Amino acid sequence: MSRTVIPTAQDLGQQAFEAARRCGVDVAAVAGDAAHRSPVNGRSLGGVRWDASSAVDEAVARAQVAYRQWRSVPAPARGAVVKRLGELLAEHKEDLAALVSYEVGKITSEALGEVQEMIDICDFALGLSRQLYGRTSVSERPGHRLMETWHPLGVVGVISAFNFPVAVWSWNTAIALVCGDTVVWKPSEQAPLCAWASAGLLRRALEECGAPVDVSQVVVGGPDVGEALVDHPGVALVSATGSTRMGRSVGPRVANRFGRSLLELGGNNAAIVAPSADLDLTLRGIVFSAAGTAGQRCTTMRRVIMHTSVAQELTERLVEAYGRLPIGNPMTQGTLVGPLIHQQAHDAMRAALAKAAEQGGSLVAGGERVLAEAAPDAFYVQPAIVTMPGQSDIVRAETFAPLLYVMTYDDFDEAIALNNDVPQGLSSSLFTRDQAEAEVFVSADGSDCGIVNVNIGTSGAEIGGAFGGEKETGGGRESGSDAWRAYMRRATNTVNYSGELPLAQGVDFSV
Ligand code: UN1
Repeated sequence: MSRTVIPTAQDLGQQAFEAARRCGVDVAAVAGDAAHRSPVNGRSLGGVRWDASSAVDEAVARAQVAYRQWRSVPAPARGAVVKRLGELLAEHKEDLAALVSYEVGKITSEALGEVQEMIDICDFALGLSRQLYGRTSVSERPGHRLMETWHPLGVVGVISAFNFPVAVWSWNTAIALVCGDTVVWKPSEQAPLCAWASAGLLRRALEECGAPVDVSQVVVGGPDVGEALVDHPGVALVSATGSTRMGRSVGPRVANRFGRSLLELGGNNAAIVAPSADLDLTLRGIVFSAAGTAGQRCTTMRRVIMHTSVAQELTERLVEAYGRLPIGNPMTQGTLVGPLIHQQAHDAMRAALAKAAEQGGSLVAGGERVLAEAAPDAFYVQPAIVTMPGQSDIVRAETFAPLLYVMTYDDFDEAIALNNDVPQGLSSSLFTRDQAEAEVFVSADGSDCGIVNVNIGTSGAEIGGAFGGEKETGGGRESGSDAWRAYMRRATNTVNYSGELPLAQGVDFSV
């Protein structure tokens, strides 16, 4: 099923710049020569200004100056800025969500959900601003005390991807700001207006709270801008979201200058469906995680490992549900699947489908491009399901498109082994009503991922948990729980109030 009314280029461009203006963007200043295309209709939204990589030096210098002031502002006062940002985001929720739809093609409900994640992390960070706890410990020496204190780290470089063009920045920025850091953001090339609008709202929050506006910097540009940020010795932490290929370059480069990195890379997330699973709930969980966001979340479900006893029924029901998915203009009410981001994404999906067929797969649903007449420059596809005889090379690779591989298992240990036998380790889920199975799945013998769910899909995590994954996913954790520690440095303090100088480990050094 597909919807055919695709908005014209002119409408979208005007609306996008209007929404950005309402969020405080000086639209005349950001207009420029760089092509800027909406995936909704494949047409230009109006040119934008890209910065040269030299702009990174200037932005880092400004952020360093602001840092010297910001680090000694009490954390709860820093929290007040983030609180105000959350209020402004709530006020401009529709504007920012519309920009997310225009620039990256998310359906309205998911775009609003993305802005809600931003508001939620602001609430979390506000509470955190009074809870940056360190531990105290007992000393082995009389009259001594051990404690740890947490201090701001410095300038944090944030590199974000097109698929969460604003939420990922907010996870990093809300936490970094309460931790006393300053932020230089290199947003996705696809979403500069989203970036300027978010930064515009933060600037307003900073001004209203009398805080230094330079704590937040945005540099819009191509890969050269990202590389300059990665290599800049003044950037203490690089938090990068994107492909494993990108992370393979960022990680060693930052490590080489002894910087810190927090990597949030590819996923190849699976669901195991056990014989006892509630199939109604499982069906809904799979369809949202596999076809939602047109398969363009890092947490998108890309594999289902079904017990042979439920495989036929569940596959048939999935195929039937996929046949009913409304595909089309992401801003039309009722649409569930918007466009792919660009032609390369479409080509990658086609190539993966061809490889899957070579490797023994059978296409049982979707896979075709749709709406090509109504929108010849945009790339809408029917989400695809391919049944596979086993976990071949193409199944083990992440294709950033709505392409779901279905495999079967007989023995639960075999299902866990399949879940884990991919290079990536972001998210995973198990659908079961068997409590022992659920416990095994979340135990050390179970899923090896950073996110391990029971009876929900792989995507759509709340901000309160630490978000990230293992293996080629990069190992970083962002957002909730104690992920804030990555944004601070720890000092261990030994305080001697004894008037003597006993040495640890019983060392005698008397002169
Ligand atoms: C991503 O795709 O980069 O869990 C992040 C989720 C969202 C975040 C995804 N909260 O699907």
